[in-house]
Amino acid sequence: MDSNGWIDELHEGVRYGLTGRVLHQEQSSFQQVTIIESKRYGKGLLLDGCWMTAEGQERCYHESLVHPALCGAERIERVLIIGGGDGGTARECLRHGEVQHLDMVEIDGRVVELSQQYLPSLGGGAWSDRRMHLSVGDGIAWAAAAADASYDIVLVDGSDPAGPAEGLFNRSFFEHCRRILRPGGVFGTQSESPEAFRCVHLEMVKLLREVFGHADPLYGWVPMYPSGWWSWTFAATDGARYRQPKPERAAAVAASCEIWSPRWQRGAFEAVPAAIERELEG
Ligand code: SPD
Repeated sequence: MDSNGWIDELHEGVRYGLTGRVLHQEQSSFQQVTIIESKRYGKGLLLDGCWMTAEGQERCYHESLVHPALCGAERIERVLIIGGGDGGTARECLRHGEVQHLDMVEIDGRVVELSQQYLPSLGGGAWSDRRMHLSVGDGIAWAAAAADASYDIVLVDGSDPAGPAEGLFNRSFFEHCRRILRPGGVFGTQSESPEAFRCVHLEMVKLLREVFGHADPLYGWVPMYPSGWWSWTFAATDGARYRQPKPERAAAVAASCEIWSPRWQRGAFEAVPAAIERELEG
């Protein structure tokens, strides 16, 4: 935090910041964890100085990651979340009554504890939901050890490709995610900013297309992230079923979503910037 009360993420010569104050900061076994309180978006979380979430805008991120996958998969009984320690992704998944078992594997237990303490609305009822099974450990190893076809949904809610999240962006990890999906299952991951992390974004989409045979980025926004413009990418074992939300599942969640709806999702999948479309086709 600077002397004027600005808390910034610095990224390639640009600052993305909020005014506020630091409530807690510590070095966990994996990263620097910072909890802040901002005037505009309430309490928030940074990892290694990068914005992860804040109460006043987390739904832009979590609804975009969760509902295309959970509304499109054939079945959604068994869900795996890799990362997601603040609880927001689990909360959105558990809004779907068909989910019977959710494994969440977060590498940094302090992120979970501090989120529960300072950002309880993120996880909401998920932390005490009987369907929720939290493991503190390595999600990459978890995926590698999981049985073939053991999940209907695999969601990756990690941070940027540096530090503990680095292994969430490579071929071997994506191959395991595909292997552990049941037929009709859907994979979804945050896939960085098409502006601030354009190369990483393009590489991820291309790699997922190689591994799954197809994959589609969805474009939305998370105002506090670098450039504010963000993406999530989806793939499935049997074609782009995440583009066709099942009406009954969609109806059960859309009325209380902030951002997500079948209509919003249609536009967000279509909103591929021209230059990115050319690069992905090339
Ligand atoms: N640059 C930020 C990428 C962060 C993605 N994960 C956010 C965690 C929200 N549950």
